[in-house]
Amino acid sequence: EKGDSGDIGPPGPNGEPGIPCECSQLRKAIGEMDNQVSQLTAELKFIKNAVAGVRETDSKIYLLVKEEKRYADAQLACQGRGGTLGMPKDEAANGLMAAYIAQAGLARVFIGINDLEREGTFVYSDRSPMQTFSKWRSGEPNNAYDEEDCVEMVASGGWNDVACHVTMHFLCEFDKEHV
Ligand SMILES: [Ca+2]
Ligand SMILES: [Ca+2]
Repeated sequence: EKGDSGDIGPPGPNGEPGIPCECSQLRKAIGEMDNQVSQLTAELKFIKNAVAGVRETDSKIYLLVKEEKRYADAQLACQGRGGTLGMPKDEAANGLMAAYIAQAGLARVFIGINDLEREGTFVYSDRSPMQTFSKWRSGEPNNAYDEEDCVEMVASGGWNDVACHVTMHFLCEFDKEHV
């Protein structure tokens, strides 16, 4: 049989002194990196604002795509860029999207809400159900002509169900975590 383990031995001798810090060189390198980060941040801001014209929050980036597409093609176009059609799930997101549409001078865009699977049961394009928040215009959704299963947002921020086969501009949304 194995016996009990023995007492802990005495501490070992101290190690050799380390190499002195090359601090001035490190400081210089860090200073250069700081400059590069500032420059990249400025350039990224320019590209986001001036080139892409996106809007963002802490967690999301929104991109208005000025190409006229049917709902399904618009959703595919957003997915192809790594996102989804915009899903206004609260007042803040809805307001931001509406302001974006209005500032772009557009009247309406497709957003990521539909009742394609079950008439009258609207879901977001990530398949999550409608919660308490909604922004239907008065009299909507009305499923006009029995064919309105997709949703547009107008510049005032209101929602209206429309036919999925009409073509219009659309708004994509991206999670910053997955960009
Ligand atoms: Ca419908
Ligand atoms: Ca309608």
